[in-house]
Amino acid sequence: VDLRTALGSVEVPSPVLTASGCSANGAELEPFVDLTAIGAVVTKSVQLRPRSGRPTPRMAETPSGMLNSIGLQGPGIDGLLSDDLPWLAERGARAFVSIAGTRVEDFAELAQRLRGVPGVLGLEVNISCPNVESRGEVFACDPVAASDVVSAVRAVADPAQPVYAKLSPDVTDIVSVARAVTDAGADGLSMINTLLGLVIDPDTMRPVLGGVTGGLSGPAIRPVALRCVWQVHQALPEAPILGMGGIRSGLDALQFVLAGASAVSVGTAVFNDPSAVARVHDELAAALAQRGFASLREAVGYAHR
Ligand code: RRO
Repeated sequence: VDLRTALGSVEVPSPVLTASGCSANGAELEPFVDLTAIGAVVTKSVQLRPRSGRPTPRMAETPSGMLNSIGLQGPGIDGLLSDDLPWLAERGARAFVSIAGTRVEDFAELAQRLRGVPGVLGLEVNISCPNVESRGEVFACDPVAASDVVSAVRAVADPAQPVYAKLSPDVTDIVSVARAVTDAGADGLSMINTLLGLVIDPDTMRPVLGGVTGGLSGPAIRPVALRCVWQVHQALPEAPILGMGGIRSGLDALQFVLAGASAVSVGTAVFNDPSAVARVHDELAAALAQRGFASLREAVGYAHR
């Protein structure tokens, strides 16, 4: 089965990528996965300055998924450019760089700094982190705010680097946000970020996370993610979709492809199985072959026909 796909204007050999924030920036996966064989390493959202994130504990397991309130911990763009990205480029790995900020100008400056950087295939514009000070900072919750960020990024980003907007499931109408960012120049849509959630410890009778609320990921959110991909593909069939949310097997990935995703990210599953990204690739190939598909492309959006 021909699994090649495109992320906007860029061809990649596999439709299976890491998900931002779940595999550090590739180094933790390297012992388990051939980084050159996967679609790309989607790096943890980077900001202009280093950040230590929210107080710990900031991860909690639930029976159906994981809750995190990391709060954008990371080295900042200088550290990413000096260490993480050269490390990936030296190994021939493709990087899809997730960028985050609190102001439109932050995103634009990050896109500018990433122009022409070797190995940087494209940008995932993270406008949907749930672990910010106020909901007003979640650009993806408002079509106008979301499109302001995307058009500012697209205006200064490397023309060779596709710009994907990462959307939030915590909206009443994800299609209107998808339409707004596509009109603003997004080359693709990443769906979905984590769903805002809460866990209370029955012993302490207090929220388990230092950040109180957190982002829910893993199998619990898979049907929500799939529904978002379905609705957006239905409304905007030409918009490339990078689907994510609880994918841990080839059959999970297949569902996202049939709903309209031309690529998928595997996130939370790597905590149980560090080889999950490579395994999902192999299982997806087998699942497509069993169903008579000669290529991934034939299967994208098949469930709508
Ligand atoms: O760092 C985080 O707390 C975080 C981010 Br930026 C995000 O986009 N989604 C998430 O669940 N956590």
